[in-house]
Amino acid sequence: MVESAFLVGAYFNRADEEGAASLLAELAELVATLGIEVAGRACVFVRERSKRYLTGSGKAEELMEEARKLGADCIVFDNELAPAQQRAWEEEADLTVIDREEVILDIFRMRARTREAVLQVELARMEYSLPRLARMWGHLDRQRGGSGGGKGGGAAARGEGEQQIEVDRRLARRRIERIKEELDEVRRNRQTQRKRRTDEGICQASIVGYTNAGKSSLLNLLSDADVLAEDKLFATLDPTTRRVELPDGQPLLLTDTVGFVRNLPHRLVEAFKATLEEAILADFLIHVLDAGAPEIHAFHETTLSVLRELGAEGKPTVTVLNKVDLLAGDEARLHELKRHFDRDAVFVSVRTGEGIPELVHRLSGMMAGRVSRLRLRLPQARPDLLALLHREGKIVTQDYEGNDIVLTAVVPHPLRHRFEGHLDGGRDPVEA
Ligand SMILES: Nc1nc2c(ncn2[C@@H]2O[C@H](COP(=O)(O)OP(=O)(O)O)[C@@H](O)[C@H]2O)c(=O)[nH]1
Ligand SMILES: [Mg+2]
Repeated sequence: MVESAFLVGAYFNRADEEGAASLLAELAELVATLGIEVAGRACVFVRERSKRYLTGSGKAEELMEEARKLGADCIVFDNELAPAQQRAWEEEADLTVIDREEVILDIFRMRARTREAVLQVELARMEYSLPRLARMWGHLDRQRGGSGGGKGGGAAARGEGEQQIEVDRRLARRRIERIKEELDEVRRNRQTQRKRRTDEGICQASIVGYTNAGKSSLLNLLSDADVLAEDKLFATLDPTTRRVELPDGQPLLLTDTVGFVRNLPHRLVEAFKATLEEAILADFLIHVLDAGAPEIHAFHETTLSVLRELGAEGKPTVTVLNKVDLLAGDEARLHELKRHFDRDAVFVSVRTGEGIPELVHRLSGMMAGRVSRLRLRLPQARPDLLALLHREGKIVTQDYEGNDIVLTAVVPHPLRHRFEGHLDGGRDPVEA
């Protein structure tokens, strides 16, 4: 298990330095998401790509030395490394060496919930691994060659490794075929699954946006007792979902989604979409953007276009520009953003709490129309209906008249039919 990573980002054009540094910062977030500590990082300018290490060999040695000095047990490249380059680094540094693609694959694997997402991620992983099988068996050959001693032992082990690679490649290709078949099958059943999901009573919102926008921070803040009470009694199977209660008493399920990343390797596009797909079946989306990011407009557009591709256009969305604290003193930029996003966006800072009450107000607004305020007369012999109100709705007033309980209650629309025979005096319900 890898615990501590040294990050390396190479750039090939002097003008790209700033971009490379900001990509490397994103990589640090991604690595931290995996629970791996970031021991250090280096952004290096490479004049000429070297075939062996990508960087020049002098630079490579320097970086390996630094990684070792910092106690890292792994080097993570922000750049795509050819399988042979990856092997060269590992042999020379005697550390695990991975690249951005592998980090993202691990995150997707962690976050895949549906069968389709799991399969898509596995498919991407197999395709990523196929040209790298030689690297794994290279380790084996080195170990055996070392312990066997003598030149002859090493050569024999190498032959064994090569045979094994052939076997593995065949197995991997067969596995890839099988995953593809299963994916076709799963996709055919997708429509029915979608339907079932939307029948549930409680309103659901998914938080989408780029990595580092502050999605997880926002989820934590919203479920903080001072903002919205988190319903701790509600057991979620999924650590990224919280059930909170809005000020008007309505429950809301909030789900953090896997973040968009910049320079997403092409091979991972389908896996990413599959991982996001289930989340966007929510009733509405909370699209979080980092107001301090120079690329904010590009991020906004990319997210919208992926959501469109996933069939989520027209889904009600609250756009949140987070980190406005970073714009303090930059009135011009703030003004420009306010004009661009107009009244569609809420400007907040999860760090300072600025704008959060307005956001909460907007969330309540998103749910209006999803509930009715009803006057009900329930016989005391129906404790099940009373329990349902407690669980899924909110009781505003409650009185006893003879053997009946007379209530005013907020009831989610999907549950309204359950109370049809119990409307009090046939009076028209007042829409909440
Ligand atoms: N300055 C500032 N930083 C923030 C704010 N909200 C979150 N962050 C920081 O931004 C980084 C990414 O936040 P995180 O919630 O992990 O983003 P996610 O990748 O979208 O889940 C973390 O270092 C947070 O501390 C904010 O309002 N202001
Ligand atoms: Mg996060």
